[in-house]
Amino acid sequence: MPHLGRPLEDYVANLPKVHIVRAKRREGLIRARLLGAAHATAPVLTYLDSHCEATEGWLEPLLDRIARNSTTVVCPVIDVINDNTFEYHYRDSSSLNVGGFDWNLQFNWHAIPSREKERRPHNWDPVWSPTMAGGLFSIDRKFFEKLGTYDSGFDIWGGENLELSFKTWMCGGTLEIVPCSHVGHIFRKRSPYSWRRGVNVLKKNSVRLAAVWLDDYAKYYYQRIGNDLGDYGDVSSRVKLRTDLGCKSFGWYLKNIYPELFIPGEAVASGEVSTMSSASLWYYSSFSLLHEILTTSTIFLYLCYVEGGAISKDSIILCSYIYILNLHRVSIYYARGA
Ligand SMILES: [Mn+2]
Repeated sequence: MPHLGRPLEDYVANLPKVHIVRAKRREGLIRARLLGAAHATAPVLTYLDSHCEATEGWLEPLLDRIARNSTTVVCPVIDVINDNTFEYHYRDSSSLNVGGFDWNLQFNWHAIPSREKERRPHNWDPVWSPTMAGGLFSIDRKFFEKLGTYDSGFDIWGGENLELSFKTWMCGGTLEIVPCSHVGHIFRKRSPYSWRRGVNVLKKNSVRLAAVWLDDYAKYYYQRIGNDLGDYGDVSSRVKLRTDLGCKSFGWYLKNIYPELFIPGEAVASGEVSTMSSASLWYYSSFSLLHEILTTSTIFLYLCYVEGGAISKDSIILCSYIYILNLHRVSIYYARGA
């Protein structure tokens, strides 16, 4: 994009504190962030996605938390900028969400749990968050380095936010969302990335993440990908890092930091369900099941992969994996093919 060339250089020339560091080739966000860290001189690193707009006074509340305790990793409240109109939608601090994840190792948002509401006397108090979305945070440089920054075996994008979240909590830190800090972010309707053919970057990153940090719980992610781990490279140096730092177990993290997460092993029944009828019917029936999940929380449904883990449109909608939490309250219904 031409405007990112000379016009950007000219613009930034008037901003004495701003420096542009250019990578020589496409590095992806993980290595690009490490490149930025190598050039930064301040004791605290702050990362914002390129499609962000900071509000007045956004930085001080973040730095304040790190000044009090350098093992605190902080995120601003992420306000939504409309991707068509660029209108800024301010989010009131009383309706904050915190970060979680599911067993596909995908980040998600959920409401502040009641135990956390009780821990914080005020709406403006920082909120403990099990995970971070990843694009907007501040971290003490020395603490980031102590945690081994990012896994350099991660490629391009994906999973790095969960890696940093897990090790922050498991290795002695705290991850917070600071209600007094607001930064707007453009949420796009689809991923803007182009991917190399034949390489599932996100899966490779997630397998590395699971292999290093999830202990026995890694099996729940492996089930989701049909136990086909692929070639995820060597993780021994990351395992050594975790051992050297004396980090706590993933079981500790789940029990103390994210007790809301459903653990598949605690379900009373589970299994694969697939349709004998047409794929389109199963598509609608999956929605019936999803509806059941949302309304009763007695069933969890995951899409599963068939035919050796091959991910295709058909295989996704032909097969699902369900967990049933309480047999007395279950009524599964789905459309049968004619
Ligand atoms: Mn972003």
